[in-house]
Amino acid sequence: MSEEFPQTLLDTLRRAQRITVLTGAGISAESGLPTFRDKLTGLWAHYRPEDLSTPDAFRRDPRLVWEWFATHRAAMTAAAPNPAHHALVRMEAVVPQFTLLTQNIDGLHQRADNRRVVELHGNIARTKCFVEDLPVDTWDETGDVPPRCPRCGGLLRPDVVWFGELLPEQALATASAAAKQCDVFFSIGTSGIVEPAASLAYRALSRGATVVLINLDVVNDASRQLYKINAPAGQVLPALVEAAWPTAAAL
Ligand code: BV8
Repeated sequence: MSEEFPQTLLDTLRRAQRITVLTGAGISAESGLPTFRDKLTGLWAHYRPEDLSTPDAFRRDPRLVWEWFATHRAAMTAAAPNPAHHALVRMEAVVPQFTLLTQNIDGLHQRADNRRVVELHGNIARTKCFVEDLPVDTWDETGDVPPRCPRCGGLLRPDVVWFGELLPEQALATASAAAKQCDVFFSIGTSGIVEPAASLAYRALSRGATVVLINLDVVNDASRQLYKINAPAGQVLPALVEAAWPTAAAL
């Protein structure tokens, strides 16, 4: 199995003390969840993000935005972690300092049992008050769509980061530090368009880390510091973890 991967990459992974992983919607594709920008299947092939994932969109049409996210909450809740998610659990178990950064809001890394997960864009399973910007766990189902905050009567919204909104301060600080201080940075299943998450891989590269891009729209390449692997994450990650850390495969 390990003949698939450059020996330099396997040696680098085995030596690595600190590995940071950034994931995007592509890692959940093999769990049956659509990504954002893939042609046709992408969620945003039919909608524009600015019509759905911004505070102004919510102010314009709160019902549309609430119902769009409710649809995706149902799909994400029904989805299960796939072999790519499970491979990252095994990687976390064998790497001394492992940090998993995700742009995804589906909670699949936590359901796969990764421990150190940093959610950069929030989590669709959580709800907050649009007015107070504070969490709301339960509310009366009065038929209002969106439902209303039990404290102030304001509209409820998903606890995700919309375009034009700041990322959670602590999450972004942790992500920046984890990108700067790692020996290896994986970028898995992300188109690398959305900032500030998209800059993390470059920050790692500029600090001398080895960067591994796993995606379907890269051309395979292996240079001293940058590896590009064009393959479905659900196939390549289990094989790479097994090749680099044979003991991890048994976990
Ligand atoms: C902010 C939650 C400060 C809601 C999302 C420069 C600096 C700072 C900001 C900006 C900047 N330039 C522009 C901005 C503004 C904006 C931005 O980045 N716009 C983009 C469109 C240019 N950023 C922001 O607004 C951020 N806030 O910076 O605050 C600020 C404030 C005011 C004004 C300016 C700045 C907030 C961004 C967060 C937005 N929220 N999601 C929701 O889910 O609806 S973003 C959304 O995109 C998701 O979180 C998603 O995760 C994320 C990134 O998409 P990807 O995950 O990469 O998914 P995509 O479909 O694009 O790609 C999937 C990839 O997987 C593909 O490459 C595909 O080939 C691959 N793939 C598919 N299948 C597989 C696979 N790979 C492997 N295996 C497979 N099986």
